[in-house]
Amino acid sequence: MKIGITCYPTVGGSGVIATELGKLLAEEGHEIHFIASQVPFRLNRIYSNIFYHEVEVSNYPVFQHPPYDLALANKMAEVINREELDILHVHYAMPHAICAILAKQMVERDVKIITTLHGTDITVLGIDPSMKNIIKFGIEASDRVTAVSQSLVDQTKEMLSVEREMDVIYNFVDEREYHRQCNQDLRKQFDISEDEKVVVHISNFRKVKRIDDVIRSFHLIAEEMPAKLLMVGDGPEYTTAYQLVKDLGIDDQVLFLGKQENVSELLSIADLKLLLSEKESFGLVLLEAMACGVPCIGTRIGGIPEVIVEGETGFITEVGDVQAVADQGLRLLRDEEMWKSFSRNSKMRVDNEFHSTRILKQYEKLYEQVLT
Ligand code: GMT
Repeated sequence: MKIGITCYPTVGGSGVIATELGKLLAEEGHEIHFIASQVPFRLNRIYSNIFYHEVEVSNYPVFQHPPYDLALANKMAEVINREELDILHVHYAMPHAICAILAKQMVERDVKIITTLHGTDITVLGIDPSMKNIIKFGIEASDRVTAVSQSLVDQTKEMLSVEREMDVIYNFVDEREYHRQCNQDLRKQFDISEDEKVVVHISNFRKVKRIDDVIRSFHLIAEEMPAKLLMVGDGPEYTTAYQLVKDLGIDDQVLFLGKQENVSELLSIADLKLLLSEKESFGLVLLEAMACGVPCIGTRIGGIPEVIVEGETGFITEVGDVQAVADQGLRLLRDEEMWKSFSRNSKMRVDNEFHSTRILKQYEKLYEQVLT
C-alpha cells in the first residue's frame, strides 16, 4: 500500500507512535510518505521506501498568522496526487484530520482518511469552544477513526457527542529498543549507590502531569529508604518542580536530566516509574517502562488502568493521593519477590497485549478493510 502519514514531528507520544508505525509499515514493504513540518525526530535512519515531504508555510507580510493548516492541506493534496496514495493516516485530530479532509476534497483520487486520536486533541482541545465543532467535523468526516484507549473512545463520544464507530488500537513500543539492559556504569555516573532505589518520571512537564505529586510522593519514599528520583523531560512546570525540590531539601536525591533520547538506558536502571497525571489517554511512557521490566504506579484516570494491571504489574492510585503512592511504592520496593514478579509481569504484558507486531497487524487490517 502507499500510505501517507501526518503527525507532530517533535517530541511527544503521538509523533513517536506515528513514526514508529511508519517504520514498521515500511519494513513490511509498504511505501510510506511522511507529510510534516519537520523530519519526525524518530525517523533516525534511511529507508528506501520512506519519503518525507516538508510543509512550507508562506510568511507573506499580509498574513497576521502564517496559514500552516492550509499549507499542510495543500501539501497533502499534492502528495496524494503525485504519489498516488491509497491511505492518508493522520495522528492527532487538530488540525491534521481537518486538513486531510480538505485535501481529499481537492483531489480526484479516492484516498481514504484514517484519523488516530491521541488524547489532548480531545480531552483538552475538544472542550475549547473555538475548536470543538471543527474537531467533531474532522472525526465524523474521516473514513475510519482509531483511539489509543477505550477510555479515549468513551470520552470522545461523551465530550463531542460523536456517535460514529471508533476502533481502539493501543500504543506499542519497539521491543528492539525497549528492553532491560545491564548498565551498572550509568548508576555510577549518576552517583547512585548500590543500596539506593531508583524512581523515574518521564514527561513533557505540563500541568496535567502533576509533577508536584511525583516529587511529594518521592519525598515520602526517600524519608523511609535510600532512593534517587530521575526527572526526565522538560516543559512549563520545570522551574516550579525545581523549586519544590529545593524547598523540600531533596536536591541531592532528585536529578533533573532534561530531554533524553535513549530513555531505555535510563529505564534499565530504574526500580519504579511514576505517572501521576490528571489526564492521560494512554501513557506511552508506562509501556516503555514496562518493556524494560519497570513496575509502574499510575493514577486512576483515562487509559492508565488499561495499561497497568493493579497488583500484577504495578499499582493504581487516586489523583493527588501522594501518601497512597508512597505506601504502594515502599511496599513494592521493600519486597524483592513482589518486585521481581511485577517486573516479569510487566514485560509479559507488553509482549502479549502491546507487541508491535500485534498492533501493526491491527492497523494493516484496518487499512485493508477501508480499501475494500
Ligand atoms: O501530553 C502528552 O503526553 C503528549 C501527547 C501527544 O500528543 O503526544 O500524548 C498523548 O498521546 C500519547 C500517545 O498516544 C499518549 O500516550 C498520552 O497519554 C497522550 N497524553 C495525554 O492524554 C495527556
